[in-house]
Amino acid sequence: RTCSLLGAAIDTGASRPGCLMGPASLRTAGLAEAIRALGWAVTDLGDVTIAPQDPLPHANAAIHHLAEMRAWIEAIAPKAHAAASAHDLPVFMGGDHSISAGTVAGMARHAADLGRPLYVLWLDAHPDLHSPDTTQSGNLHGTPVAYVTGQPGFDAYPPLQVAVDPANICMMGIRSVDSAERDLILKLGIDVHDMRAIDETGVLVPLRRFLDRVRATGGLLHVSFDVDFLDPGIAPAVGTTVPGGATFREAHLIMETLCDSGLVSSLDLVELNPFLDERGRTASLLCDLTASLMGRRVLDRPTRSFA
Ligand code: DIR
Ligand code: MN
Ligand code: MN
Ligand code: MN
Repeated sequence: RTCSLLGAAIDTGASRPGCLMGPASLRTAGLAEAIRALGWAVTDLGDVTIAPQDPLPHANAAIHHLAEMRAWIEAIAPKAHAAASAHDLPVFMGGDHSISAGTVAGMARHAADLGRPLYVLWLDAHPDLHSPDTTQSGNLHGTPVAYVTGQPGFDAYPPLQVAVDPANICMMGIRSVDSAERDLILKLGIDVHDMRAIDETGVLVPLRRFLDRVRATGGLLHVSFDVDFLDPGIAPAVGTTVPGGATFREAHLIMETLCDSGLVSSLDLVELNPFLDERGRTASLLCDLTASLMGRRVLDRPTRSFA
């Protein structure tokens, strides 16, 4: 099986700088080597880049870096589509979560090429369901899910070629939701498993139900992994930590179950801010979680020490 790595060193969608070092940190932590050790052929496609942008004004004065957001989506979506067409499992390395506006748009096109539906598993403390009109922080990493599902208010973003059906999105780990996002979750009927629900059922019950749907309909599955899905105690290197996140075992169990399903067609690793990391601890955890998704078993796992 073949895997590609594609980086997007972007931090203009977030409030604090540093995510642009994410791809470098993941490479330094040995992501390609870890995947190769599992028998995959790995191609590193390097990083997507954009040209310097002139500012793009918006009626919502809180918004910053709108022109960069548009340029990143324009640059990333075709590269994500090409990577998915050329390799079995592209891994998109952020960068803040804005990259997913491009990666999911590209994967939606790829799924449409194949005549198959695209499903998205969104692992995040946040639902990222703002539009430029509703965001109060102005941080556009809070907008990718609204964009890829074709919501209104995105005139300043590139036109979306293929939208994702909101019924095909499953969110887990959610524990920080703004009111406009909550209204949209209810309106679109998005399948949200917040941390309270996970406390009650564990991660496997909702995950298996979702995977059964993907399998039954012949779908492709894109997994978007925001570092703040994890509890800050195990993953400190993210600018938007929220207490009460997924544990080490919950996260690995999700990745191992995804591996067993054989359904995953693409992966985002986003919001890693190496400036906030402790001796590469969070980057290494992301590499280990990715390895679990790609076939590493518990008994094969290396011992890690960050003392
Ligand atoms: C918040 C935070 N909903 C915002 N979003 C984050 O700024 O719109 N997403 N951090 O990952
Ligand atoms: Mn996010
Ligand atoms: Mn294609
Ligand atoms: Mn988040």
